[in-house]
Amino acid sequence: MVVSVDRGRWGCVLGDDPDRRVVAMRARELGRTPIVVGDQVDVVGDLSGRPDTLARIVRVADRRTVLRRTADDTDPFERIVVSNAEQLFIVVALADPPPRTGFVERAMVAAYAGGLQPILCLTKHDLAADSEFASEFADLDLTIVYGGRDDPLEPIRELLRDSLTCLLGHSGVGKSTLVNRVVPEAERAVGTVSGVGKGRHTSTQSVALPLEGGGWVIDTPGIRSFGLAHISPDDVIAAFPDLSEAIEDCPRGCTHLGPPADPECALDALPGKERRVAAIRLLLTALNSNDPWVLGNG
Ligand SMILES: Nc1nc2c(ncn2[C@@H]2O[C@H](COP(=O)(O)OP(=O)(O)OP(=O)(O)O)[C@@H](O)[C@H]2O)c(=O)[nH]1
Ligand SMILES: [Mg+2]
Ligand SMILES: [Zn+2]
Repeated sequence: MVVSVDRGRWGCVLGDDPDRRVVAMRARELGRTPIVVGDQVDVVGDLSGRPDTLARIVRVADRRTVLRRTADDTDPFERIVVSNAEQLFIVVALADPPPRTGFVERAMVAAYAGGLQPILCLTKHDLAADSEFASEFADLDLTIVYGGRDDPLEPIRELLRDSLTCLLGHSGVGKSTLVNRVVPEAERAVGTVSGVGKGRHTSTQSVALPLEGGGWVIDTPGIRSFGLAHISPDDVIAAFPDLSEAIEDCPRGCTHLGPPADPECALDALPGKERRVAAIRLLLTALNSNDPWVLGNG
């Protein structure tokens, strides 16, 4: 598994032992194939892991899940943030920087479209109460956990155990702080919040860290924009088995938002699903909002 990426060098863990590591380059025949943290790869060459040795990545296995984003909603060039993660911790500070529902909704859309289970992880509870923010997501069946500096670790450990989990969020929300609490050996650099929105990021590369007792957590650099140009409304609905069959009855090109845009959307003909459909339409609205700059001007 690829656990780190740095200027054309990939850190890989061999087999199941997190301590057996090699640094690898990409074999020429792979061209510019993206290789990201979480990828399962075949490596050849010097696998001793001794300093200054370099292995070669010759194959990237099919990805079970893919978290993708684009720079903005019109950008045709999509980047893979991580692959094969089972869970996406959407890390949001309750203050400093202030939370944005739009970011959570967009991250949820990307998670569902990529096959990851989204979990909302709230930090900085010591600075602000959360009553209103968390309630916005009540109808989405979103698991919510507190991951701030003073919050108990046990619920977090429970969720992370035996899973590959990616932490995603704006710069300064406390991703690395949380990683350092669950993996003390990680010693991830932690920053101040002064640079938020000004392009200053404390973490600049994604890194996967092994959890004691099984599982991995991936710390990622803070993101400012989350473009979703690559995702269609159907991709989102496909993640909800109770709704995905129904949309086969929708007219062509239906965006599933309901009237007035889609007066014949089949989601309006599902008895007892009104609240759920309304909640999922909030996600679709975020997808259509054409506003990837969810942090604003900071
Ligand atoms: N008050 C308070 N501060 C916190 C909490 N969690 C993290 N911080 C502080 O927030 C600042 C930023 O934390 P980081 O962990 O570096 O944030 P990050 O999300 O990794 O940021 P990037 O690496 O830039 O993406 C640090 O000064 C932390 O001490 C919390 O629960 N409460
Ligand atoms: Mg960080
Ligand atoms: Zn529809």
